[in-house]
Amino acid sequence: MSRHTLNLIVAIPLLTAAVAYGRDYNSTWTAASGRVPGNVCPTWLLANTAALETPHLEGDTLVMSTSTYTDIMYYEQSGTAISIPDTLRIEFRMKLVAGGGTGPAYAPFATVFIVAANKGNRLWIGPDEIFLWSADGVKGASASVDTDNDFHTYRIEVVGGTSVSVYYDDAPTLSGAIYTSAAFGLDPTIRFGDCGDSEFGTEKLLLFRHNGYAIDGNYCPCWADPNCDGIRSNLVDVAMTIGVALRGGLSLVDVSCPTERTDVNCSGFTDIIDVVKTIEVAFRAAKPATTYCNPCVY
Ligand SMILES: [Ca+2]
Ligand SMILES: [Ca+2]
Ligand SMILES: [Ca+2]
Repeated sequence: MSRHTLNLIVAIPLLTAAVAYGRDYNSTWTAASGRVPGNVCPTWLLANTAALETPHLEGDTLVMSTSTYTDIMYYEQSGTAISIPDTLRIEFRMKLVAGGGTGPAYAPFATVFIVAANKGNRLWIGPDEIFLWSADGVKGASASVDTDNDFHTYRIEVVGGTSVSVYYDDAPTLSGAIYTSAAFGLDPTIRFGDCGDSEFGTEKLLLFRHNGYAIDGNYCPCWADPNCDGIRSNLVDVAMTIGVALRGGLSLVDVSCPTERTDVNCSGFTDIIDVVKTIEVAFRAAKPATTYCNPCVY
């Protein structure tokens, strides 16, 4: 048998599997990127009320930590950034360090998935236990599994916007359902971390990804082009960059982009350096590719 024939025999079942599997993960963050989820494309928005703590990388892991019930610290993609496919898959790899909840229906870490207006559920990761809810504040299906001795991979699948399956290290482990609650709000949303005031804790994450992102590629369409007229960059862009850097002008950020439109060197803020670089491109024939950073790879 020729090698080509062998490749074909291997490739056909793989192709079939890929089709059956549906849309690939199209929002992926890994700790191996060396970036927190707020600094990748497509980006995650951070909500954080913890006074002294912030998500940070320690070696090759992301550490998220809250120390009081009322603190929240979570990452979210929501609204126009999310488009829920027929089979929504959310996969993450994490290790719980410590923490607790105010009662048996709460645990330190949750992944919340809102698949339609007022419809969702959440997977809770507690000390050696994982569970879904059957209604707000009501514990649903649960399983006793290791969560804190080692890293484990958790995968949530929501089929048809109704049924929920949870896989623990690829083994089917929990079954539940999407339920209705006004508390979910109207926007489709994927959120992970300490999402409420009935839990706190510390966890380490290596991976978080899902296949419900609405926008494929071109995550920063108006970056370095703050007036978004397709010209990167001209006098208007220079004026707007000066406005943000020096005159308290409005900072504009595209929904999928980790960097504000006027932060052309990806420093995390807009200042005189961004003004100078924008002038170089607008008036001195400098090339964006060599003058600016790449907001998705920097
Ligand atoms: Ca909390
Ligand atoms: Ca422009
Ligand atoms: Ca900058």
